[in-house]
Amino acid sequence: MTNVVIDPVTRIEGHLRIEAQVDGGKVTSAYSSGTMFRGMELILQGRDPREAWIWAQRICGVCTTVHAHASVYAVENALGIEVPPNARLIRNLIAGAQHIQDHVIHFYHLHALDWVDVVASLKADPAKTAQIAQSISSYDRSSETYFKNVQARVQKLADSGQLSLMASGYWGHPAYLLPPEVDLLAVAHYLDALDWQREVIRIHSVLGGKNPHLQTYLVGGMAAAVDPNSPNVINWERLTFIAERIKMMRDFVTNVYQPDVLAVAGFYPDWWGYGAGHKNYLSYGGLQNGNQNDQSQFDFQRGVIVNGDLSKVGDVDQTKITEAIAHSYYTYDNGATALHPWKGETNPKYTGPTPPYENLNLGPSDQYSWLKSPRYDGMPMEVGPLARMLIAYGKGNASVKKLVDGALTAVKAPDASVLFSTLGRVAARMLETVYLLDLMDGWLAELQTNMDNGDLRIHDGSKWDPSTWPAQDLEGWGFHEAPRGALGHWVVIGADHKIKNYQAVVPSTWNAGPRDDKGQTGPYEASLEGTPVADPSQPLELLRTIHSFDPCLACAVHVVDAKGREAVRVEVR
Ligand code: NFE
Ligand code: MG
Repeated sequence: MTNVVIDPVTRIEGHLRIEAQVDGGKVTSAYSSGTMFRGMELILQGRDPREAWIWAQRICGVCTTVHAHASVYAVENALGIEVPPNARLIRNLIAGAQHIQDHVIHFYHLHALDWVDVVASLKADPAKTAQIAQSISSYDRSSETYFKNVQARVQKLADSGQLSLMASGYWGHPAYLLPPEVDLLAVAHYLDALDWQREVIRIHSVLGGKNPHLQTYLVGGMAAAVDPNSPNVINWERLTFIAERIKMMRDFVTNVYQPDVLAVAGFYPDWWGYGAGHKNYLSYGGLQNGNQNDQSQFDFQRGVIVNGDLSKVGDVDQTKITEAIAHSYYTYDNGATALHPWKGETNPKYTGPTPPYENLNLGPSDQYSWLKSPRYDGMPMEVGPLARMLIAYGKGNASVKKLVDGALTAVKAPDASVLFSTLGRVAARMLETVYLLDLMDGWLAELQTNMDNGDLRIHDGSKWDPSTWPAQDLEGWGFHEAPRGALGHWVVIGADHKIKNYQAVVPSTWNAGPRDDKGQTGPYEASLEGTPVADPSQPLELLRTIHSFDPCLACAVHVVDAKGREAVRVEVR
């Protein structure tokens, strides 16, 4: 048996350590550890709930905006506020832009190089690459000259010995199976995607003032005034600007991202068979398409799938969510093993070894992560684009069904069960991006129609003044489907109108969390079991499965020192 340690895992956000035991060329067990302590939950205690989103949004700069969304929603839920339709539409447009940008960045910049050998692209014939590119899409850059120029740029980097962002890959590894021409195609689009993502996310600068960390949220709506007759707010000209960027999104997603994912997947058919894990999937539902307090109308549907049974999509009851800490660096008062977030506690207690460490030799009671272990009805759950697409598919969502069935035909898959896999996550993320394009057009059109009709309402201020709030404990649950999956913020507002408790249970905590009090593995850990490893000193295959979840450990570990001690002091002289 060989013990393989990847620490730190790169091309992710935050600090993740993966340890796997490999026997007979396959992973037999794995441990996922969040290795850095940071946080937010406790500094929210005692604050005005109306400002919680400003702090909560700083949990992450990658899935920026999503924690602001979940936070205002939690407080609105506690206070019984319904935001005006225009605020809901602007929130959806912000979220949709976030998803599309984030998914494309994930594929090209965080994940593609697990499948694409950059150095091998130097051996490609650019004329053949152009032929392949033209046969799979009508992207207007796909000429021989374009691919020749890209190859020359990569050659220059390789000759200088400085591959920069592309250095330190496992180039030449036997698990790379693309022809050099397809390697070159993907490298070219890696570079194009860098420019594209910067341009399209300007939707956030219009609707949120900036990116990351948008500035226009408000409990009760948005501080983003809409008025067709004002030069200074969201007017026709700004809507046209947004429409142009949605069109850029559509061009790149349908002409570059979608064909590239299908082309790359075509060379790795074995990977529809690895990386499944527990086959339990959870989505809270997101992107409201009706009344905010009607928790049934979502463009990302709500549901639970257990053990891969797509014929039974259960409803979600948020009271069944708990966080266990048996293998985490925390304690709960009174010996509790798992708590619902309204009763959640954040008491850090570090008991682990000090990295770097090659082998933890973990025993059944050891702690090894700064992540807690979220559970639904006691079960580990995978969250994210795959969960959302499977739940929508299982529920018979016509658009999703068409997209998924189309992709299954394209890759010659017998049925949707191939999606329970590493490649399933990659494909689902891409399909979700395509699904969002029409929704983005729809939300923009709805906003335009409202403005046409003179409905300029953007904020409900009727409960803004805390003296209108009942002087008692108020509980709220704010949920959102972030790019990486189900995100929930739970708030308890005390009789003094201050935050009494605040807990965030985050997508990467669901996916990357450690074993629980019953010894059940987390989704990363389960998904690695059975993964082939050709060379334990170059564990490329482990990275494929871990990256397919798009880890964000900054989100997943989001607590602070329980005693409120100062962590860092920066002195400016
Ligand atoms: Ni920091 Fe995040 C997303 C949230 S965590 S990236 O998407 O919430 O998994
Ligand atoms: Mg938390």
